[in-house]
Amino acid sequence: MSHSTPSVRRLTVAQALVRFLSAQYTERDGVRRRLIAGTWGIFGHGNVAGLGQALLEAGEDTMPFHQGRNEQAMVHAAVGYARQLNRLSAQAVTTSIGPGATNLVTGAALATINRLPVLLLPGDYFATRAADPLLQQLEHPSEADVSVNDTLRPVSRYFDRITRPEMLIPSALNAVRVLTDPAETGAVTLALPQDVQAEAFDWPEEFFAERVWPVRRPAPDPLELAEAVRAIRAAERPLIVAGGGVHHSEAEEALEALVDATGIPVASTQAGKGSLRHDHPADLGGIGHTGTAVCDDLARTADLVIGVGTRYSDFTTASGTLFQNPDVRFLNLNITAFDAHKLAARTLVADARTGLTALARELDGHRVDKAYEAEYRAGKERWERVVEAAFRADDDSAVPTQTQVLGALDAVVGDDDVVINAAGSLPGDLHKLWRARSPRQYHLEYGYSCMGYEIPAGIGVQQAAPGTPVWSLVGDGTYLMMPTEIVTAVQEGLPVNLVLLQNHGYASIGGLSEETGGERFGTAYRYRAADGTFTGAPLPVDLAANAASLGMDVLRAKTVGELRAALAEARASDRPTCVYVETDPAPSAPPAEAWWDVPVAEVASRDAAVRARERYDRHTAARRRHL
Ligand SMILES: Cc1ncc(C[n+]2csc(CCOP(=O)(O)OP(=O)(O)O)c2C)c(N)n1
Ligand SMILES: [Mg+2]
Repeated sequence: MSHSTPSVRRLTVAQALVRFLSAQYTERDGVRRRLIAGTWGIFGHGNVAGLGQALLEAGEDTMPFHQGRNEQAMVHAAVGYARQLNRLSAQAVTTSIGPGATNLVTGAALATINRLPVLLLPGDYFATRAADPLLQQLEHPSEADVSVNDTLRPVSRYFDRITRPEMLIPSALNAVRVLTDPAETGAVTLALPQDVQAEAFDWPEEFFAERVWPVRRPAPDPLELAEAVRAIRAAERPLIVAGGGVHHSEAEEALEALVDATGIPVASTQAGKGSLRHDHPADLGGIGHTGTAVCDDLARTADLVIGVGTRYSDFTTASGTLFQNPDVRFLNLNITAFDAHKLAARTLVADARTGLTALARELDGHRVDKAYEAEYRAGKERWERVVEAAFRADDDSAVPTQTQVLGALDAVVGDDDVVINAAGSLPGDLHKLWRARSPRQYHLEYGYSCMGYEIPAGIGVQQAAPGTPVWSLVGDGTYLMMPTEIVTAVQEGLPVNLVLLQNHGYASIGGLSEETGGERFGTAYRYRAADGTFTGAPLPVDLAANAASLGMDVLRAKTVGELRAALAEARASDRPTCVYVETDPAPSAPPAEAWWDVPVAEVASRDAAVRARERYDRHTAARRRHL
């Protein structure tokens, strides 16, 4: 008997990884896409000679390379990219060892919490330990195999350290399995000791063959489906809570078909907003602490809450105080059993689109009561007047309020423009007021609500959807946290629009501090006054000049009229453009319709905290446990 020698290819570990990644594809609904469409990188020792050399050798056609300025920001860009493409394509991020690697931690947590895929490739210390301790190495006196990259374990959905070349084969396959798994996906980390990256190995040729990973759409179990249908038919006041899973699954049309047939209204979380167009008669807007009056009133009286692709964060449930009907029950359609079981719900573990389609089929002929429909339609109309009042600006020469800025933006965007935001007072205003006109328009990162997501995410969205107008909305605090990737947008010629709202500090946290007895302590950007507090004059900081210095075109808008003109000019421009506006600090958004639990000091010597604690105790008394 003769054995043929399997064909092998001699490459370094880094070269093999790049070649392997370039051959992985996803497929869903007959559409095939590159899984890892490009690699972000910042080089230092730990990746410069390994992955850096491998990327150079592979070339742009095999693995496009993007140069970032900050490792966390590179992850934000990759997350924006993956979200825009409904998780069917992702990007990798390579870093040096030490600080380059640990700068990934925040981005990794953001990706994992939002269930968005990103492949992290931090360099690591020598596997051979030939040169320990090297520059930037943490020496752990009693655990020799610990490196700073271990900080990535709790924020990664898959983690491995490749200490021998052949380990790459099972690990790379597992990394791709997790990245393409709709229930498990998130940050995936392959830590790569720098000596191993450069080491050669004879790889079996099959490792580099093209592989297509189906992104599955599991169908509901017949028993669970029958129970779900029974529950919906029996409900008098059903309410759908649409979460991010509706978008990830591209289930918007299936949701609309179900809603059109049954008349069940839809409330949405930050991640789910845009599941229906804002002008659909059953779209009631946001739910929870930052929700609309009509949604929150319905949530208080609903007898069946149907969660679709939602994690039920504290903002959605008003920290456990929102769903007040004593007979309320939950039914959760979710691809992740972990989420489906929340709030002691009836479960429907399935892909959102498949599950909604099955429900529509089984509910044929069922429709909610006419009076219920009339009730929520009237509530929707009332809320529309609230939005109009918040957006309206009659005096063109006045300094705009924050909600008037949103109104001006609403007037200038097209249906497919993407509006990106993550933290500050804007997420609440947007959740209450924004009129989403297409499924991808409302891009709020509110799983991690990470200041600094907005600008790099704008780059990722434009890489995913070239030519789409993108608006990164940032407060002054957020801008100062991470303006770095402006340089990357300039370098890549991506016309990201930045709307920069100056209000001299943290309006959001200032307001929260006031409500919770903190008296706005440490939340304004002001000079230190004679008494040592930060209550002096605002700082003479020119953020518009800063954006210009990084290469953006900058338009300063002092009035409502100038703002309208600047937004239109920015949208028409093919260069990255910043619209800078100082806002009127008077609160302009409608007040919260539901609570959010931020614990207040139980004992305090200052009056503000004592009074805040009294309010706090009244709110906590309304908390319900759903069992
Ligand atoms: C990285 C990060 N650090 C801290 C926070 C907590 N935080 C939430 S909003 C906020 C202030 C945001 O200020 P700014 O961007 O100026 O928006 P404004 O509140 O003024 O609307 C802070 C510090 C956060 N969300 N993310
Ligand atoms: Mg601010």
